[in-house]
Amino acid sequence: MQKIIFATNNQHKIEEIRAILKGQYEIMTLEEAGIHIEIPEPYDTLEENAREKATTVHKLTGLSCFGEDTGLETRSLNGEPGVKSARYAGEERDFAANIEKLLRNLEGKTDRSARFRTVISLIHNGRERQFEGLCEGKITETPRGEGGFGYDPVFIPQNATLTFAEMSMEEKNRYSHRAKAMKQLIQFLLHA
Ligand code: ITT
Repeated sequence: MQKIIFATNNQHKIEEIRAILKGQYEIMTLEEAGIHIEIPEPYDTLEENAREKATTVHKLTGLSCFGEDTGLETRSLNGEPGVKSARYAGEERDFAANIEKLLRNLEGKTDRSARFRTVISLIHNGRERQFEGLCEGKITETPRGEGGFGYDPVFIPQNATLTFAEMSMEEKNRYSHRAKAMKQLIQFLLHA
């Protein structure tokens, strides 16, 4: 089975993506690849950050790998928190504090529409390709559910009634930004 390194330190992302791949490809974590570094995200765009993660790991290993960067973009806050989603409320990258800040900033706004956007950068046979996945939805008034991670307790995708945190991983993957970008990556690899 073909092995690909996923350049992330986020265990939730790895589990979601392993569920999508269902054994078609073997995903190696950074730890499994013997890489113990903090993945850099220095840029102002998801595209550049995704590329930075993938190229950092490719330089270290020379193997096929991909990195991804995801942001939550809310319409009435001009796309905030966007590329700053992980550190919205500060460097501690605290999910609960980020959600609290988002809900505070949306207080009194009638438009609570938002979307998740994922950009994946794949380096395969020495060349880079990018894939984008979007999930439109809205932000709830209060957090609901225990599953998932990040902003999942306050995000309801279009055509659903549950938040991502109230769904099983398989249900979330039927809607999610990350699953959509990953499906494009799989299609690409099938024909590569
Ligand atoms: P890596 O950079 O190591 O991949 P990360 O946790 O830093 O992991 P991102 O920079 O891509 O990941 O994500 C930014 C933040 O966006 C993340 O910390 C979450 O708060 C949020 N986020 C990303 N994907 C999400 C999802 O599917 N559901 C809810 N929140 C998500």
